Amino acid sequence: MSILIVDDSLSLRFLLATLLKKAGYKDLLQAESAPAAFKILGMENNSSASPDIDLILLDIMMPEINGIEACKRIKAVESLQDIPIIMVTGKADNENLELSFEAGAIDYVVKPFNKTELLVRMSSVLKLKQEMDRRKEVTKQLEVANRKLKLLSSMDGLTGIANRRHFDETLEKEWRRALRAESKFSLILMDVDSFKPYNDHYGHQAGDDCLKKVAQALQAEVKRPADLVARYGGEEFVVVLPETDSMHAGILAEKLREQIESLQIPHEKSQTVPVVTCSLGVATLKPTQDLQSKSLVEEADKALYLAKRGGRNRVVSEGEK
Ligand code: GH3
Ligand code: MG
Ligand code: MG
Repeated sequence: MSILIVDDSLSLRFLLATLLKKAGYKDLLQAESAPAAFKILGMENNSSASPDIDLILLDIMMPEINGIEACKRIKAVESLQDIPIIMVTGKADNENLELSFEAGAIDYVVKPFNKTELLVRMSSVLKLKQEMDRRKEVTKQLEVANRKLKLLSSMDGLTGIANRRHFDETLEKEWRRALRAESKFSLILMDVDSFKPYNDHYGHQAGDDCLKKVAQALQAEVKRPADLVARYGGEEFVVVLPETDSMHAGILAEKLREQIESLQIPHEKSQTVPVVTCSLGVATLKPTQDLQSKSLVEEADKALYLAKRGGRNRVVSEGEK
């Protein structure tokens, strides 16, 4: 608990310090002028670190910069705004009282002060400050927890990439954006080939590890900030590609297919080559008022079905509609 006493009178600072020490306040700082106080508060070098001060007792009548002006300047610094300031003055007039509160002071004591009154006022201000600090800390913790929760709620637990929910939201958002911008919009739907036999042969844990590797490989290949790779469900993944035409989406899909094959994850029971492969369906649409975003998924699903029927480990593009 540290308290800063600002007063140009040495005897008054001494008096206050003695009184406060007797009352149990041990950590006392003193300044003989407003500039000296600014220095202690780190206001000279624009430091954003808030000094560890819980209360300022600020004299009003001081040469150079008076207490009211000093109070205004301290309150103008964001990192110092929450330090309560009690004005100390020899003149108890309404004008000073008004100016003090306008400047941001929380309370006001008149010299020569009544010791008990001063201590009671200080104690209630400090209690208020503690309560405010506690609430700020709780708010901060809540914000951190909320951010984590939001991140978790949009993340797939197994693979760490975006989940279905995040995909649905992104698709809708990007669909509307593409509608406004009248731009082409592509989607790749991808499904791991013969994954049931993979699980049956290598076990479910190996299946999980395989999905993680596949997800990472996809994520690494999709680099534009607006693009999104998500787990669509089971061993199916989806890539959202705003402002992308059929040709570029097809090129990316083929790259993804090659990347998965080049992971060289052994798959003895595969119907294609003896490593894990995938099939991909690509669809491209220019959104219109009559179309819904799900039609893009349906088109990609049709293309994926054709890729499966065509022998797997391949890309089929529905072309632009
Ligand atoms: P196709 O080549 O036609 O895609 O055949 P497939 O065997 O891959 O397709 P099918 O839909 O018959 O099987 C999908 C399998 O994926 C079945 C399911 O057990 C497995 N699977 C789905 N999600 C997970 C998962 O999270 N972990 C593991 N290990 N397996 C999963
Ligand atoms: Mg499937
Ligand atoms: Mg499959």
